[in-house]
Amino acid sequence: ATLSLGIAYAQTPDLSDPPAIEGEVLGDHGSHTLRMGLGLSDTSPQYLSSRYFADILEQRTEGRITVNIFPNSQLGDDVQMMEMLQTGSLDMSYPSSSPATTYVQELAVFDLPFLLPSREAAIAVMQSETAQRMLDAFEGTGIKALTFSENGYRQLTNSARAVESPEDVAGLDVRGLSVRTMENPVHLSIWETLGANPTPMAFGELFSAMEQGVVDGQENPWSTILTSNFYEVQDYGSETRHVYTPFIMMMSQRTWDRLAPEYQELVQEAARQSAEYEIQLSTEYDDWAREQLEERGMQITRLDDDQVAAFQEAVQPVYDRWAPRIGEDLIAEIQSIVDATQ
Ligand code: KDG
Repeated sequence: ATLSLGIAYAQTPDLSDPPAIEGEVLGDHGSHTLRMGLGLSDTSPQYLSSRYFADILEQRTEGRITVNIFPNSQLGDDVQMMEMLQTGSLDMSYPSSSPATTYVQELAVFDLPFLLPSREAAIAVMQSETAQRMLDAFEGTGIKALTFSENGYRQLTNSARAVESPEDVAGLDVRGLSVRTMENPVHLSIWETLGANPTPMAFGELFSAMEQGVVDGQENPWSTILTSNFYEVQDYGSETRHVYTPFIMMMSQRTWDRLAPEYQELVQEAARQSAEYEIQLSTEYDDWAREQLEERGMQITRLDDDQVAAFQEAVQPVYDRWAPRIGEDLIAEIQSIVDATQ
């Protein structure tokens, strides 16, 4: 994979865009262009697989449906773009599951730290009937959820110090790290519990917040840390793998409803295939991106089993607080899918 660096980062969201095509069934007459907004950059596995989605769809509809992709939070952040899907002013988006918990609460199961111990387990969960039920639960929200795919294991980076223990996060004679989190209460709880000062913030604002020292650090998969150039403003990384969060490819229900049934099937199938591709790409990117980051001067701390266990133990209060609200039955269901892969 190649990587072109120096891409313009966050741009001002333009919420005054005209609404998507009105009127006839899409694909019936002439060609239609769907607009898809992404938070990540055009070197991310998310973008590359979205291109693949667009290509499949264009080919199978013989050019009747094309997809224009807007990366780098150009059209807004995850929260704003989901609202735009609801009103129909945007056709497609690809947010993290974490901010989507405001629509489907069960998705918060993915926010529980150290729940998915391996990629095999994570993939099995994303492809399970339990996960399909979560996608179906978007019914009535104005959003059609098409598929899960991989964002991946999230790792901590910061500009202040090397972190290898919860104590390093909290600081003893120094202040706790200020860490940007996604807009999600479980993530907030994780970093509060670890003694950090967490600040929920839109992804598009993160680079400049770190550059200006508004926050010390953030957590994202290595691929995002690389493709969004975070290494330019973050000297330290720790392989915490503290949580595995998926992406959800979404369409505006209004756009979906205007697709003829055979086009709906094509969209669903293209989404499924591109998610498979995305998971493959993202898996390959993970180690590669970590190496690239080290080459670019980021000091990355690997944690041994005991060090990981220390983090796991430290975040136990997050389970105590959130498991009853997310649902013990749901957690047990996920656990049994995980166990079957071990
Ligand atoms: O396109 C997805 C991004 O907007 C976002 O979900 C990435 O994991 C992410 C984060 O930290 O906000």
